[in-house]
Amino acid sequence: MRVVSLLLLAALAACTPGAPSAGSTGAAAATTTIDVSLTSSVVTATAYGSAGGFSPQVTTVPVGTTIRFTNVDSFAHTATSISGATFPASSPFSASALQLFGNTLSGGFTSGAIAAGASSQTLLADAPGTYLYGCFFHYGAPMRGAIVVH
Ligand SMILES: [Cu+2]
Repeated sequence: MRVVSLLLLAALAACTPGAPSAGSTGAAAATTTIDVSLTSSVVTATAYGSAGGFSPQVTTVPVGTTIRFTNVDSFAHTATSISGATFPASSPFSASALQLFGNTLSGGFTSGAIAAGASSQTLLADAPGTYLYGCFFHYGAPMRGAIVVH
Protein backbone atom coordinates (compact mmCIF):
# COMPACT_ATOMS: atom_id res chain seq x y z
CA MET A 1 0.00 0.00 0.00
CA ARG A 2 2.82 2.40 0.91
CA VAL A 3 4.57 1.75 -2.41
CA VAL A 4 1.36 2.41 -4.34
CA SER A 5 0.91 5.78 -2.57
CA LEU A 6 4.43 6.86 -3.42
CA LEU A 7 3.92 5.95 -7.05
CA LEU A 8 0.71 7.96 -7.10
CA LEU A 9 2.49 10.99 -5.65
CA ALA A 10 5.22 10.69 -8.25
CA ALA A 11 2.63 10.56 -11.00
CA LEU A 12 0.86 13.67 -9.66
CA ALA A 13 4.13 15.59 -9.41
CA ALA A 14 4.84 14.83 -13.05
CA CYS A 15 1.75 16.74 -14.16
CA THR A 16 1.95 19.78 -11.90
CA PRO A 17 -0.20 22.58 -13.32
CA GLY A 18 1.89 25.42 -14.69
CA ALA A 19 4.85 23.25 -15.54
CA PRO A 20 6.09 23.56 -19.12
CA SER A 21 4.30 21.02 -21.25
CA ALA A 22 6.36 18.28 -22.80
CA GLY A 23 7.29 18.94 -26.39
CA SER A 24 6.94 22.73 -26.28
CA THR A 25 9.66 24.46 -28.24
CA GLY A 26 11.05 27.70 -26.86
CA ALA A 27 9.10 30.39 -25.02
CA ALA A 28 5.38 30.72 -25.61
CA ALA A 29 4.36 33.82 -27.58
CA ALA A 30 3.12 36.66 -25.40
CA THR A 31 -0.43 37.90 -25.73
CA THR A 32 -1.15 41.62 -25.48
CA THR A 33 -4.67 42.78 -24.75
CA ILE A 34 -5.96 46.10 -26.02
CA ASP A 35 -8.96 47.38 -24.05
CA VAL A 36 -11.86 48.71 -26.11
CA SER A 37 -13.98 51.42 -24.50
CA LEU A 38 -15.49 54.56 -25.95
CA THR A 39 -17.01 55.39 -22.56
CA SER A 40 -13.64 55.81 -20.88
CA SER A 41 -11.92 57.16 -23.98
CA VAL A 42 -9.37 59.92 -23.80
CA VAL A 43 -8.68 61.53 -27.17
CA THR A 44 -4.95 61.82 -27.76
CA ALA A 45 -2.85 63.27 -30.56
CA THR A 46 -0.55 60.60 -32.01
CA ALA A 47 1.90 60.51 -34.90
CA TYR A 48 -0.96 59.09 -37.00
CA GLY A 49 -3.68 61.60 -36.05
CA SER A 50 -6.21 61.78 -33.23
CA ALA A 51 -6.74 58.46 -31.48
CA GLY A 52 -9.11 57.31 -28.75
CA GLY A 53 -11.45 54.57 -27.63
CA PHE A 54 -8.70 51.97 -27.33
CA SER A 55 -6.18 51.56 -24.52
CA PRO A 56 -3.37 51.78 -25.11
CA GLN A 57 -3.96 53.98 -28.13
CA VAL A 58 -0.52 53.12 -29.48
CA THR A 59 0.59 49.57 -28.66
CA THR A 60 4.22 48.62 -29.31
CA VAL A 61 5.08 44.91 -29.47
CA PRO A 62 7.82 42.68 -30.87
CA VAL A 63 7.21 40.41 -33.86
CA GLY A 64 5.57 37.18 -32.75
CA THR A 65 3.26 38.75 -30.19
CA THR A 66 -0.41 37.85 -30.26
CA ILE A 67 -2.91 40.70 -30.01
CA ARG A 68 -6.44 40.50 -28.67
CA PHE A 69 -9.06 43.23 -28.32
CA THR A 70 -11.32 43.02 -25.27
CA ASN A 71 -14.48 45.11 -25.12
CA VAL A 72 -14.71 46.56 -21.61
CA ASP A 73 -17.55 48.87 -22.67
CA SER A 74 -21.31 48.30 -22.32
CA PHE A 75 -22.01 48.29 -26.06
CA ALA A 76 -20.52 46.86 -29.26
CA HIS A 77 -17.39 47.98 -31.10
CA THR A 78 -15.12 46.69 -33.84
CA ALA A 79 -11.37 46.75 -34.32
CA THR A 80 -10.90 47.04 -38.06
CA SER A 81 -7.64 47.58 -39.91
CA ILE A 82 -6.99 50.76 -41.89
CA SER A 83 -4.45 50.94 -44.71
CA GLY A 84 -2.11 53.92 -44.96
CA ALA A 85 0.17 55.77 -42.58
CA THR A 86 -2.32 58.22 -41.02
CA PHE A 87 -5.98 58.10 -40.02
CA PRO A 88 -8.24 59.21 -42.89
CA ALA A 89 -10.39 62.27 -42.11
CA SER A 90 -13.61 60.34 -42.63
CA SER A 91 -14.48 56.71 -42.02
CA PRO A 92 -12.70 54.33 -44.41
CA PHE A 93 -14.98 51.43 -43.45
CA SER A 94 -17.75 49.59 -45.26
CA ALA A 95 -20.23 47.05 -43.92
CA SER A 96 -17.60 44.33 -44.47
CA ALA A 97 -16.04 45.58 -41.22
CA LEU A 98 -18.83 43.67 -39.46
CA GLN A 99 -17.76 40.31 -40.87
CA LEU A 100 -14.94 38.79 -38.83
CA PHE A 101 -11.82 38.48 -40.94
CA GLY A 102 -8.09 37.90 -40.53
CA ASN A 103 -5.66 36.46 -38.02
CA THR A 104 -2.51 38.45 -38.80
CA LEU A 105 -1.79 42.18 -38.70
CA SER A 106 -0.09 42.25 -42.10
CA GLY A 107 -3.02 40.52 -43.81
CA GLY A 108 -5.59 43.05 -42.65
CA PHE A 109 -8.30 42.25 -40.15
CA THR A 110 -11.63 43.07 -38.63
CA SER A 111 -13.08 41.74 -35.42
CA GLY A 112 -16.66 42.17 -36.51
CA ALA A 113 -18.91 43.55 -33.78
CA ILE A 114 -17.41 42.68 -30.39
CA ALA A 115 -20.25 42.53 -27.87
CA ALA A 116 -19.90 44.12 -24.44
CA GLY A 117 -17.54 42.01 -22.35
CA ALA A 118 -16.40 39.87 -25.29
CA SER A 119 -13.02 39.58 -27.00
CA SER A 120 -11.88 39.54 -30.61
CA GLN A 121 -10.09 36.77 -32.43
CA THR A 122 -6.35 36.75 -31.81
CA LEU A 123 -4.10 38.47 -34.32
CA LEU A 124 -0.46 37.59 -34.85
CA ALA A 125 1.97 40.49 -35.09
CA ASP A 126 3.67 38.73 -37.99
CA ALA A 127 5.76 41.48 -39.58
CA PRO A 128 7.38 44.76 -38.53
CA GLY A 129 5.41 47.88 -39.36
CA THR A 130 2.74 50.25 -38.15
CA TYR A 131 -0.84 48.99 -38.28
CA LEU A 132 -3.73 51.40 -37.87
CA TYR A 133 -7.24 50.34 -36.95
CA GLY A 134 -10.51 51.84 -35.85
CA CYS A 135 -14.09 51.13 -34.85
CA PHE A 136 -16.70 50.82 -37.58
CA PHE A 137 -19.40 52.35 -35.38
CA HIS A 138 -17.47 55.23 -33.82
CA TYR A 139 -14.64 56.09 -36.19
CA GLY A 140 -15.42 59.79 -35.98
CA ALA A 141 -15.50 59.87 -32.14
CA PRO A 142 -12.53 59.37 -32.76
CA MET A 143 -12.24 55.68 -32.01
CA ARG A 144 -8.88 54.73 -33.50
CA GLY A 145 -5.58 53.21 -32.49
CA ALA A 146 -2.25 51.96 -33.76
CA ILE A 147 -0.06 48.91 -33.26
CA VAL A 148 3.67 49.31 -33.86
CA VAL A 149 5.49 46.01 -34.46
CA HIS A 150 9.27 45.95 -34.27
CU1 LIG B 1 -16.93 51.73 -31.25
